[in-house]
Order: sequence, then structure tokens, then C-alpha cells
Amino acid sequence: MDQSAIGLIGLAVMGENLALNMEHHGFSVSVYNRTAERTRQLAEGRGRGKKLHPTYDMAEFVKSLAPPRRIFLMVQAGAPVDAVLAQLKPLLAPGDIVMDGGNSFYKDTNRRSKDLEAAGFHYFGVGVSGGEAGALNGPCIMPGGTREAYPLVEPILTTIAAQVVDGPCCAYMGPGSAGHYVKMVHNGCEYAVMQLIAEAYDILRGGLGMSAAQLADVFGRWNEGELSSYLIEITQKVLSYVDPDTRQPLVDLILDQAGQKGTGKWTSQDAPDLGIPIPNIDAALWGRNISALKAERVKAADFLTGPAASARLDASFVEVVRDALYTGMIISYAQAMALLRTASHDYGYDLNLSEIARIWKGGCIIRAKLLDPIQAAFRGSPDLVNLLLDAELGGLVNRRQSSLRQVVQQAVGLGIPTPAFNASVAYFDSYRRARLPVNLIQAQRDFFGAHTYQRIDRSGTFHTEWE
Ligand code: NBP
Repeated sequence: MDQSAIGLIGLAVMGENLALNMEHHGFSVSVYNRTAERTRQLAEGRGRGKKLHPTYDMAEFVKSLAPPRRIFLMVQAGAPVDAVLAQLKPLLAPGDIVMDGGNSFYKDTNRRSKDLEAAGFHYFGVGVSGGEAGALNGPCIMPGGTREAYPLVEPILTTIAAQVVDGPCCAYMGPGSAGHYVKMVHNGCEYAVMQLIAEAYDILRGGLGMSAAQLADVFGRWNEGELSSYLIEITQKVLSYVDPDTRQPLVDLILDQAGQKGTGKWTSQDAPDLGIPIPNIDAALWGRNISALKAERVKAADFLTGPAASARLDASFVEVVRDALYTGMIISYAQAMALLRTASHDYGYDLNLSEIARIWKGGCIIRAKLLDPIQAAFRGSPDLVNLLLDAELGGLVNRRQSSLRQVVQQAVGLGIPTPAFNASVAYFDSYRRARLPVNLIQAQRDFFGAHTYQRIDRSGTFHTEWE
């Protein structure tokens, strides 16, 4: 039997669909899964009659691959990746290539790539976005790792990726954990945009009393303009879905409790290490965390009261919310890109932000029309420190800021929580201020801890005996 072009380990929802995607594009694929039943199901089900080679033992799997072996892992992030690598390592030959396509923590990827490269293998941390449908039809792929070995995997990765007008949604990100870092920040941005959309939905529902069907129309219209994006598109579809059992909008029957899988949280945890503010992503994270306190919230709802006024908003407010949502999305991407820019420098990734915006235009969850001007901004100025300083995008936020302010003011007045909209305004107002009130904080720190301060009228470091 001919040896396969690539091998894939981990046949849950993502792995199975990626294997079928590879096969569909003409690559022969060996597949292996810890639980043999899944492999059998694929071979006898969706994989029947295809160039898929099912294997039931790791050694048989490795032997079935053409050298240098290309192995794609799609197993649960964390200990399972280490477990698979421990089994694989003794079976590999120098020059073989291992790619981890799961949502691994970037520091784990650094550790694993050091370990495998020291043993003579090539290692890639590959961010994959697009969910089940993307995996099958073309995801966005963010590979990072050994530069010299990238040409050996590039033809497969770029062929199975989503394609946009200016190329495949896959590009080499940088060394080490660059790919997983970019994927992590992608997911952080995804959290922020989803939170903004949920807040827009909440304010239209609470402030205008709109039904799910009316909201579906609004999001459908929004998706035809500058807000056009996968997340707005699926929001329209979700809002228009009627539960066949109850004949009610399904969204109204869904428990309001969300979890977070790791990547969003990791983004919020890493940003302070780099000194980069990402309040929209932080807001999305605590928005999910407070949602999880369902029992407490139900109790609190009986005791804690909101504003007495429940004035209905005017129908024209829909357009204000649309403008605020677009502005908030720009500010979310600005924070994500600022984080990537600093990580690129501090972690030695040498990221190309324009190229990242380009590959995010297709396949991934945050694909959006907005990525066109973002790509253009970084193509024109690769060293742009913040998207808000781009003439087009910053100018747009300048002009639309009143929408953001109106949404926050109305929400506060009505007692509707809008953490991500609030964070957008606060970030914008902080970033555009040449002077912040941190002079007072510096004085307080010097008062109680002799931390010293600098002055604006003379150079040097100062301490004052304040009393
Ligand atoms: P899961 O994250 O649910 O992982 C299940 C797979 O991991 C199965 O194949 C399972 O084998 C395998 N596995 C586990 Br669990 N422990 C193992 C071990 N000790 N040794 C070997 N294999 C082990 O699958 P998924 O949702 O397809 O996601 C795969 C990766 O892709 C994850 O890192 C995920 O975060 C990432 N990702 C997911 C999505 C998405 O939309 N789901 C999108 C983008 C990225 P078994 O069958 O024997 O239990």
C-alpha cells in the first residue's frame, strides 16, 4: 500500500472534518484515534471509499506515512497533546514534522517545540479557526514553528484553508508558538465581538422591546452593510430559529450561562504581562464569568433594584446601536492588534499584522468586512502602533463616537449592563488623552510607599515627605 501524504491523530469533530477536507483536496491521509471505535466509524461512514487509511495502532500509523512524515494532531489541548507526543517520539525519524492543530496554550507550545526540535524533529503550533464547518470546507490556519520546514507542509495547509480574493487563509506566522499565540488573540477578539453583539441585542430588546423575529430582521439588514461578518450572519440565523416543540424563538429558551474554554481567558491573562490594555476582551470574559453565577443572580434579582425609569427608546435608536457596534468592533480589533504587535516584539515572533488581517478574512469565526480596512491600514503602515491612529479607522471612530456614548448613556440610564460598550468608550477616551489622572496615583504611591515620581517640569526622580 502507498504511504500517505499526511497523518492525522484525533478524530473528534475537528479532526474528522479536517481529514475529510485533506482527502477531498487530493491528499492521502492516514488517521488514528485513541479510541478505535471513532476510527472505525469514520472509515465505515463518511470516509468510506475515500483515500483515508484507518490505523489502529500508533506504530502502524507512523509506518503508513511517507517520509519526511507529516503528522497533524487534533486532540484536546493540554495533557492529551503531551501524551500523544510521548507515544509518537520514539517512532519518529529526524526531519519528521509534527503539527499541533488544537488550541494549545502558547507556553506549552514553546516547551514542546524546544523538546521536539532538540530531538531532531520539526514542530508547528497551528491555530485553526472555523469550527466544524470550517474544518471541512476551509478553515483559517495560523501555523507557527520551524521556518525551514514550512515549505514541507505549506502546500497541504494552504490548499485545505479557506480562500479569499487575495489568497489562501493560511500563512506562516513566525517561530515557536507564534501560530498558537495569534489563534489565542483571535479567540480573545472573538469573545469581545460576541459580547458587543449580545449587548446590542440586549439593549434593543430591553430598550425598544423588540422581539427575536424583529431583531433577526435588524441583524439581517446589518449584515448587508459594513457590519457584514460571520458573527452577525449567524446572529440573524439564531434569532430567526423557531423551536419546533414550543413554536417559540429558541434563543428565548436558552439558559443564560456561558463558559469559557481557555483561549479568551489566556488572552486576558497574558496582556498585563506585556503591559497592553485589552478592556473589551476583559469585559467579555467577566461578562461570561458573571453569567455563570446564575443562582446568585436569580437571588439578587429579588433584592437589588435598578433605575425606576423604563423609558422606551425611539426606533431610530436602532441605527445608533448599529454605529456603536461597528465602532466597538474597531476598538476591539485595535486592542487585539496592539497586543499582537507587542507580543511580536517581546516574544520574537516578527508578525505581519497586515497578513494576519488578510487570513482572518475567510474561514475563521471573526471574519468580517471590517478586516479589509484593517489589512489596508497595516499594509500601508506596518509599524502602526494602534489602529485608532489609522486615518480611515481612527477618523471613523472620531466621527461615530457619539453613537457609542449614546448607547452607554442610555444603557446606564435603563440599567442594562453593557460592559464591552463601556470598555470601548473608556479605552477610546483614555487612549486619546494626552494627560490622565495617574499623576494623583503616583503621588499617592509616593505618599504611602516612597515609590518616587517624575515631574513634567524637570528631569529626575523625586520623593516628597507629604506630611
Ligand atoms: P476535543 O477537544 O473534544 O478532543 C477530543 C479528541 O482528543 C479525541 O480524538 C480524543 O480521543 C482525543 N484525546 C483525549 Br480527550 N485525550 C487523549 C489522550 N490522552 N491521548 C490521545 N487522544 C486523546 O476535540 P475537538 O473539539 O475536535 O477539538 C480538537 C482540538 O481543536 C482542541 O484543541 C480544540 O480546542 C481545538 N479547536 C476546536 C474547535 C471547535 O470548534 N470544536 C475549533 C478550533 C479549534 P478519544 O476519542 O479516544 O477520546
